[in-house]
Amino acid sequence: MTERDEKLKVTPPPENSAGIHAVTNALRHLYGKMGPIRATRGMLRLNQKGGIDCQSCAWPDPENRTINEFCENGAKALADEATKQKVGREFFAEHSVEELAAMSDFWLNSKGRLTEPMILREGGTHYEPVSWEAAIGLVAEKLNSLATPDEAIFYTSGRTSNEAAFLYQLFVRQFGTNNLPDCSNMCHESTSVALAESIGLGKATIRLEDFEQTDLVIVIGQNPGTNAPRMLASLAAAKAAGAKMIAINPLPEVGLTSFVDPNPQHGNPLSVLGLRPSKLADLHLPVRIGGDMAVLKGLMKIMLERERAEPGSVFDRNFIEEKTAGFAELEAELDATDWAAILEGSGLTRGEIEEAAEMIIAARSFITCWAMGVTQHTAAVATIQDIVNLHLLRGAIGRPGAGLCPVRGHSNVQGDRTMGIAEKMTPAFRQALEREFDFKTAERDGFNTVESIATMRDGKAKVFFAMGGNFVAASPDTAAVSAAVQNCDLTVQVITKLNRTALTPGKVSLILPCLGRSEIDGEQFVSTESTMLNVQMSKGIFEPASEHLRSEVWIVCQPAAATLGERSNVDWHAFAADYDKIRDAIERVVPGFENYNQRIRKPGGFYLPSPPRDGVFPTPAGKALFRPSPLEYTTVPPGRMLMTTIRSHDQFNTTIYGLDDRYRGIDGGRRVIFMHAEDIAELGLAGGDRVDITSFWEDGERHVHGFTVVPYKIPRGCTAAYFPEANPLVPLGSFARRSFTPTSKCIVVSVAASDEW
Ligand SMILES: Nc1nc2c(c(=O)[nH]1)N[C@H]1C(S)=C(S)[C@@H](COP(=O)(O)OP(=O)(O)OC[C@H]3O[C@@H](n4cnc5c(=O)[nH]c(N)nc54)[C@H](O)[C@@H]3O)O[C@H]1N2
Ligand SMILES: Nc1nc2c(c(=O)[nH]1)N[C@H]1C(S)=C(S)[C@@H](COP(=O)(O)OP(=O)(O)OC[C@H]3O[C@@H](n4cnc5c(=O)[nH]c(N)nc54)[C@H](O)[C@@H]3O)O[C@H]1N2
Ligand SMILES: [Mo]
Repeated sequence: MTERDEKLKVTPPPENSAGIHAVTNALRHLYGKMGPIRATRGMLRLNQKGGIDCQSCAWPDPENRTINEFCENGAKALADEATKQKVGREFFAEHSVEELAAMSDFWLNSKGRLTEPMILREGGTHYEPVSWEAAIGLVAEKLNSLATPDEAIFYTSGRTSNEAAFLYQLFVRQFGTNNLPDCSNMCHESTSVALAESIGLGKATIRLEDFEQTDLVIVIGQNPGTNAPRMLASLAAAKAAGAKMIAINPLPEVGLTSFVDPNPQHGNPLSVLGLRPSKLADLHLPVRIGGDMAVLKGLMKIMLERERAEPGSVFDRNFIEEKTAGFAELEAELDATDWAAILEGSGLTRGEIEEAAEMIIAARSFITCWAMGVTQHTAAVATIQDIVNLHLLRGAIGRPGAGLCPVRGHSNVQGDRTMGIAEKMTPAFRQALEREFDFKTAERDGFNTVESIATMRDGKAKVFFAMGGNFVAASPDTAAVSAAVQNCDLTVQVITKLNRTALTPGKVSLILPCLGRSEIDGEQFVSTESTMLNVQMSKGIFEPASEHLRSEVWIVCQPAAATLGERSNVDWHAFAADYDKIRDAIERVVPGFENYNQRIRKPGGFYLPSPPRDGVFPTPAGKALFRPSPLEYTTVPPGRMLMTTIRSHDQFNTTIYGLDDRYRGIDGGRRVIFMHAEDIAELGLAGGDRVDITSFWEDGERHVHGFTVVPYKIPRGCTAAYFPEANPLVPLGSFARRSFTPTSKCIVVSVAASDEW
């Protein structure tokens, strides 16, 4: 799994994001992998109304679309899926599983698309071809032989369409379990838990147009330049309309500093030549890792002081009075929080926090955007509730230009949840599902990702079925999750590309290759939901990579029919033949999908209702809740540091497109650790040195070896390394309270010269 970074080159990060490099890089990936004709056809359909919903992030598409409505990383995602490279039966005959398991994620992905179902038989050394019929029969037989349905785990990644996701959870629930962990558990679960409790809906309260009506955008714990590049156009539009911007991030990400719009049609014809960069962040707060709650409490404390000095000058008293509950408790909590702790936790000066507070006070409306830098911490739920608290104080939810903008990751991760992919059902969803399909769901909540790993490790789950994703590489604690998955009797991967999980097999392992979103699925189309609740259709245009590929919907329906037989009254084959029928069923189960089939065919689709956006808070109290909590941050003993794990510009989660990270000046390598120059010197190290990293948790130490030290602008005591290379360091037992999201952004580590090389 390791990769020697012999060609690693480190240069200073560039000054601007996007620009001409983004265009040339996009074209290099598209033309290189797809050829010019396919590439051009693909580009013209990506993110267009009625076209292909981009496989990359969940950022929504604007109402008025230009012909180039995609970004560099969307182009990479398309090229990666529509590549002409293939891994067929000859490839698997040539390479044993053991041999493949020793290769890097980059190498595995670069070999191309899977083309036919493959099986690794018990005691076998190589994957061999298997018919769809035999593979499905095997899945059904194994599932039906379990002592209880709870011995099976059904994982989902966030690229799965609404239609496939809805049927998948129906299959799993009719089978008799709620074991539906998903990538969301490792991602925005903290957001869903926090927002559902505070405002009654676990999703965004703004739409794209709000960026043009806002006075201030706060981007906290998110790197849009790499992970939601089209968001930079919205930030630039906000700035052009006079808004200010604050970035709260331990790293000075270039995507947050300056942007050159590579799309001349977005109204800046000179920008593509690099002539007119938009300056983005007006203020960068280089927060210490895990110090966000301290920053938020500091901001609110300053606002409270000002409000007391001049009542009504800062807080929106009417809003607080009419729409919220719990203000007095928040006030008391803020009074109990002392400045010394805020400064220690945030690693900032009071002056820096005051400057940000002044900007918030000066703004009539503001938007806060966040992602993994906030969600993957022990106190993530409480931190997100402090973001909500900050908004509630100013009445900044449910009016134009003001609101909450969690930026979700996978292109349909939000839709999958809306469709019922969740280990816990809401009572309303449970009732509607049982009524529509006339069956009784299992009462017990299912296992989330962390619990699933522990259950498999303990031998209490025997089948691991994955609808997409790369569970072993994406999960925390690589050693623990590998052992857990290998402990199963049967592992099944419904995937498009060969990955680490398929090479960490149970006793018997199946690879079931599916169509990608860019490929023609007969007459059918699917739909997805963006991070701003816009539901749109997506229709593939390319001939499938192989005639043996099947759609995700088909791959759910066949084992469902074979496993459940007479036990299910669902006509699975009818669903597989006509996705309109699935949408009709969704409409009857999930609120907000009225006239689904009709509205999904309208150019641009439709929006699901967001009551908080309209100033209605569907909590049990019917009000938005201030949810105060005591200040928390992680302290480290001498000799130890904090580590955060981040994405490079050349990856989509565990899919590694290349070994560069252009925006951080990294070329040709991924096993790097970013450190402050003074910390490097204090350890007697120098930039370019090889080090081993150890993480510490109550159950012991974890290690990774042979990382290269890169001096970087990062707060003292903080370090960063790439996901998934650093995942062996994330302890399985370290997760956010109440959301169980692994704390991938806050690991206590030590760094020492490597004795490996
Ligand atoms: N091209 C591309 N697009 C993607 C993905 C991808 O891998 N590649 N992944 C998709 C997915 S699933 C997701 S969830 C999103 C992820 O999108 P992001 O959340 O933007 O991704 P990360 O790289 O994890 O970066 C988090 C940011 O948080 C900062 N950070 C780290 N620790 C802290 C902290 O303690 N406090 C604060 N304030 N900031 C911190 C990091 O410096 C980094 O800038 O992107 C989605 N889009
Ligand atoms: N240390 C650390 N760990 C993390 C994170 C972090 O920031 N730090 N981030 C976490 C986050 S936010 C997330 S979302 C998870 C991601 O976890 P996952 O969603 O499980 O991982 P991906 O890498 O997105 O999955 C990639 C695989 O999906 C398959 N695939 C691609 N397209 C399709 C498709 O259309 N259909 C199907 N069926 N399969 C397809 C391909 O075979 C590919 O190998 O990782 C988490 N892990
Ligand atoms: Mo994610």
